[in-house]
Amino acid sequence: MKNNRFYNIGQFMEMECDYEESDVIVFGAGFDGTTSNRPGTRFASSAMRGAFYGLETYSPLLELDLQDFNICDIGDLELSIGNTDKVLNEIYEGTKEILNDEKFPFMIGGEHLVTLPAFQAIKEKYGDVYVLHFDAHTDLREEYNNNKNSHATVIKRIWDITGDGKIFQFGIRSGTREEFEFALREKHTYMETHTIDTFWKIVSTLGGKNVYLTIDLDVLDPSIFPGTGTPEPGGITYRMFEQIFKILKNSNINLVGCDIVELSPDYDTSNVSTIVACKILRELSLVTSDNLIKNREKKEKNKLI
Ligand SMILES: [Mn+2]
Repeated sequence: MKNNRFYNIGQFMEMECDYEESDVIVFGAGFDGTTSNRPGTRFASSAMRGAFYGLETYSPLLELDLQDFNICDIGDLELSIGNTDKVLNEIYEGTKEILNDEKFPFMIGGEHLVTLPAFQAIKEKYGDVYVLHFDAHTDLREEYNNNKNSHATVIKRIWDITGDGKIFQFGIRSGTREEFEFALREKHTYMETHTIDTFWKIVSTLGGKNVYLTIDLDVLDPSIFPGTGTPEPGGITYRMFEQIFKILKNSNINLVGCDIVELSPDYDTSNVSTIVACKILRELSLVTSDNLIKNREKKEKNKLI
């Protein structure tokens, strides 16, 4: 592995393939420096690596097996915790290196702000990129705690880059009146509050488009996912996540990057939240691997024609 921005503290089971031969690259970005309520997401990736061994490699839902794909967990980014600007640049550079090697970055946060630099690198590489966003929170504040770059402003910062019509938000149930008006009345983003019922419809309109997927795990109801800094009652169930995975698997979108953020393992002493996060990681790494292979085959077919 030539990339020296990362250090390894064990690897996810069946994500131990050679870097050069892998399509999907999993890495941790354990930053929680702007967390407004309860910190602790910096511990997510290491807690998940420990819990992942409890899962099977086969997904009966997706009929796919981790053993059939080349996935490489390259460890956690070395981050200058305490210096937000520096951390953002380190995540940007780390993501860029993975993209320069023509690979798919799959990031585990960390707080939600880590999505911004990863998305910046993705946007620079692919140009036109749509964003599918799952969250309890709008994350559309202009600033928070006198800070423009915060886990409460991250989607607004991404909107600064994409403009209107590119961001699709699901499961949202907390934010200021201004944020909801920005999305629902002024329609700067598409937003479905509380539920995910229109997800399939949106995905069906994005066929052939480049799509970045960002999942704030607090979109789940705190009854199944208490291990997060800002839990918000009224969330979606894991069963709804199963629908999300199936819709993504059967879609014609072109996934270009993905992240799972905001697990704060120490707030759930039962460890169930960490296991839920692991299962979402397994299903999503299968969906993204499958999506990459299908799109590559499509491209090769088009070349032959
Ligand atoms: Mn959130």
